[in-house]
Amino acid sequence: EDAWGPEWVTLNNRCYHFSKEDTNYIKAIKHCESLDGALVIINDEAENDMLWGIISGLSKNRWLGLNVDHTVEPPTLWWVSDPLLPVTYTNFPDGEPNNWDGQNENCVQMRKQTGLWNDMPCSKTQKCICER
Ligand code: GN1
Ligand code: CA
Ligand code: CA
Repeated sequence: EDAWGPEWVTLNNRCYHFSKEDTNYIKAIKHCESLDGALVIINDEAENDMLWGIISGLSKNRWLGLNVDHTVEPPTLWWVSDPLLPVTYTNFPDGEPNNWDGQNENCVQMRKQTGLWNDMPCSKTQKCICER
């Protein structure tokens, strides 16, 4: 099996790709683009929980297509592939996004154990979810 395979799966009329390689955020964006997709936009709880159901059975937390700007209060959120789309649904636990230790936590992951979101440094590496 190709470790960086182009396969997509169709779920509720959307196509998703669950990457197999750990990369930083910029490379995750480029990986999705190379497959004619983009890092996932999670539009609602149904989509979140469906994706959590899948990644909970896979290895690793996953990059999402969401960024955080901590230079303003409260922090602003935007979807990387569609910055004008209002961020109406989020799934952060209490206390997140927290820019932990002032570490420039500008990129958002979904944690496989809980399906909850967390901001973390974009330089960290993990797998991602793409959508198209
Ligand atoms: C993680 O594991 P620790 O303490 O370094 C996380 C932060 C979270 C924090 C919540 C790189 O920090 O983003 O806010 O847990 N850092 C990473 O306790 O995942
Ligand atoms: Ca979506
Ligand atoms: Ca955090």
